[in-house]
Amino acid sequence: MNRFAAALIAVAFVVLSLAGAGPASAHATVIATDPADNATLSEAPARVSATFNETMQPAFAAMTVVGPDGNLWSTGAPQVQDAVVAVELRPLGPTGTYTVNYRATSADGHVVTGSWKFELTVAGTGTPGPSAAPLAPPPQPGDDLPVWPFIVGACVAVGAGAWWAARRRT
Ligand SMILES: [Cu+2]
Repeated sequence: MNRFAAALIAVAFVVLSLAGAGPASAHATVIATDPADNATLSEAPARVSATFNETMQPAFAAMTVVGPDGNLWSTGAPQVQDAVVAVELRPLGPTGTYTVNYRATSADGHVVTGSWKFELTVAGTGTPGPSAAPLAPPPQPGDDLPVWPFIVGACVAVGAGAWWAARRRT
């Protein structure tokens, strides 16, 4: 009987720790961009920005704007101001699709990557930066899912089982 009870407690704790992994992995997301995703613009913006749902770490942020020509049209380092990550643009050039790529670190240490696009309908007179290089290696699969709830759940389950067994013996 006490083995059965201990097993039941162990299962309960594992289920609870699995359930806890859901909210823990819901980290920062972009809630708004400027320009908006798929916006059609006749005039080039001076900068682009993404607003997240929480304050972002200023360190290790990256944001680039790649034009239809495959060249870099953003200039300088990205600026992080609370929940907003932004980068300045050169005066834009050819018409077509410009892609904004970003990589930023949320307060909980998770790296958030993504991109959005806007369309320039009237060509500008700007000259591009260098040919665009990829932002960074993509995060490894599994990086997103914190491991600690599983470890805590396992420890608690083992502890509860031991406690139950000891209690029954006395
Ligand atoms: Cu997170």
